[in-house]
Formats: sequence, structure tokens, C-alpha cells
Amino acid sequence: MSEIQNNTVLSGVQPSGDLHIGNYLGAIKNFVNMQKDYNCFFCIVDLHAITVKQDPNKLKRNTLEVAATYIASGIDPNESVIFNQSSVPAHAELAWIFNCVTRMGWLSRMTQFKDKAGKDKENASSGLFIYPNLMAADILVYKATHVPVGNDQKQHLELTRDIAQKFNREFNCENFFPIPEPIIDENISRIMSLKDANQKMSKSDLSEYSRISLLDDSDAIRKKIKKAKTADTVMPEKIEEILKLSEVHNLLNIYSGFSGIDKQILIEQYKGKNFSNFKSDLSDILVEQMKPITSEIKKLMQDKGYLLKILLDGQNKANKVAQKTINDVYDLVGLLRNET
Ligand code: AQP
Repeated sequence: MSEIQNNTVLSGVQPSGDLHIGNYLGAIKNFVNMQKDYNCFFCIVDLHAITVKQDPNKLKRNTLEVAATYIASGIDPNESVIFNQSSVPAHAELAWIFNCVTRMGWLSRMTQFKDKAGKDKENASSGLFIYPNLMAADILVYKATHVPVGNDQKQHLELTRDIAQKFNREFNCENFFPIPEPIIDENISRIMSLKDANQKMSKSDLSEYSRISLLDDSDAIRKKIKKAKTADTVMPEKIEEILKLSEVHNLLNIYSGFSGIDKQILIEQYKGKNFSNFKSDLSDILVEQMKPITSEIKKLMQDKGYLLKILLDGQNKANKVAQKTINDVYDLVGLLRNET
């Protein structure tokens, strides 16, 4: 059996639309920072994306766009493995094994299913319900020990830990799967919709004004921030009061996330003032920080051959590791394979 490496990272993003600053602050920025210290696998989770309806042509384009975004944001394909999930069959194979390990009750408690299925649960795909098992397979097929995710994925990661423990116990293979740790930037937590801070910023939100896309130009950024909801007051002096104004707190999180300036220092700077200066400075920061990333994504999207080559290279590297795990899993579970 293969040894557990204690420094492997796996994370991914769905190619379900244009990526936004929530995906960037909650996930991709962390990915970039981890490359030096960890053995990193960064996946484009296309099998997750199809748990809700996708346009096939857009899905292919979005897959390339996520690859371009990874690279444009600073993920180095020579240092990290970049690939799309469906090109490594062991993800789906291990997910099936986990479908047989996970209890229905565990899945029923997942709040993301409830959020995404909404009121029409009967009509949601069964894939959406068992999505957390595929996510567990994504992570454990590389025996990943650390998973950088946004705060919204914390519950799914806890389920991954439960699955790993149950598998190890049930098949008498203590330590076969590691119990992975989430890496969450608690200072940022969730980036919420610019229109309604009770909803998270999301690629699939019907309103463009709910999010800032990583492809937005400076005019679009300024317009969206100008229109973003704040409050009928001035900027409060205390964080406790700001926490009650969730839209303002969300903008403060975005400002702090992009500028690296502590929220307390920002509050000192803007307290007692109306929000127009704050919004104008926030727009400046966003435009300045996002411009190089946006133009690099657009440039990379012109070179499809290069992106496909990166994905093929990543797929070959990922397959080597994943295939070994799935062979061991089949053996542990008792699935007969002819040696070739
Ligand atoms: N609003 C957010 N704030 C912080 N982090 C976020 N993430 C997503 N939205 C936010 C983090 O981005 C990573 C990739 O997410 P995903 O694309 O796999 O799926 P998602 O969480 O379902 O993202 P979206 O944008 O809401 O997509 P749709 O609309 O297609 O469902 C994850 O690490 C996630 O935590």
C-alpha cells in the first residue's frame, strides 16, 4: 500500500461560468500561496459542474477558462498539477466506492444540496445529492492532507473526513486514507452577493450585478461597486456595528482581501464618512489588482493549443497517482482484477 504523504494539496473549481472574486479570494489566491510548500493538484471539476444543466460547448470553453485563470492568477504548471477531473477516471471510480460507504443520513444533512436544490428537491439530479462523495474521491484519490477551500465547503470537507475514517475502519486499513485538513482563510470567509448579502456570490446567479467577474473590465467593476448595496448610515466606528450591516461588511471583506489591509485599519480610515469615497477607493483597488489577471486570462484564451497541452500534461501526472490508489482500493474492497 502506498504511504501517506503529509503535504499533498488538492482543490478545484467548477467550470460552471465566469469565475468571480469570491472564487479568487476564497480559493485561487490560497492555491497560489501553497505551491511552494505543498505537492499541489489543482483540478477543474467538470464532473461536478454537470450536476446542474450545462451547455456542452460553454462547458468546454469554461474548462479552458478555469485553466487560464489558474495560470493567470499565478499557479505555475511546472510546479503544480493542473488538469480536468473527467480526464482522470479514478475520480469517478472512487466516488462509486464512496457511494457505497457514505450513509444517506450524512448526505441529507448537507446544506449546499438544500441551497442548490431549492424548493424543487424532487427535480434535482441525483448527482447533486451525491456530489460530496465525488468531492471526497477527488481529495482522497491523491491522499491529499490539506484542502484549501472557501468557508462554504467546510461541511463537505467534514464529510470527506468521515468517509476516510469509515473506509479505513471498515476495510481494516488504518491510515490508508489520511484525514484531510481544510485550509480556510477565516479573515475572508464567504464573499457574498453584491445585491443581497444573505446569498453567497455565485457564478450561476442570474444577475450580473450580484458578482464581479474576473473578466470584468474597469468600467464594469466601477459600475457594479457603485450599484452595490450599502446602508443608509455612515461607516460605523465599531466592527460589532458593521457586522449588523452585512452588505457593508461584505464590501469591507472584499477591500481587505484585495488590498491586504486589516479591516480595523480600513474602519479607522472611513468611519463617520458616507460610502462614496470608500466605494471609489475599493473600485480603484479592484481595478488595479484585477487588471493584470484579466488581461492574462484573455491572452491565454487566444492560445487554446497551449492550454490543452497543460491539461494533457497534468492529466498524465494525475493519472499516475490516482491509478495506484484505485488499484489498492479495489484490492481492499475485494473487486477482482486480472493482472496483466
Ligand atoms: N462566494 C464565495 N466566497 C468565497 N469562496 C467561494 N467559493 C465559491 N464561491 C465563493 C470557493 O471557490 C471554490 C470553487 O467553487 P466552485 O466553483 O467549485 O463551486 P461553488 O462554491 O458552487 O461556486 P459558485 O461560484 O457558487 O458556482 P456555482 O454558481 O456554479 O455553484 C471553492 O473552494 C469555493 O469554496
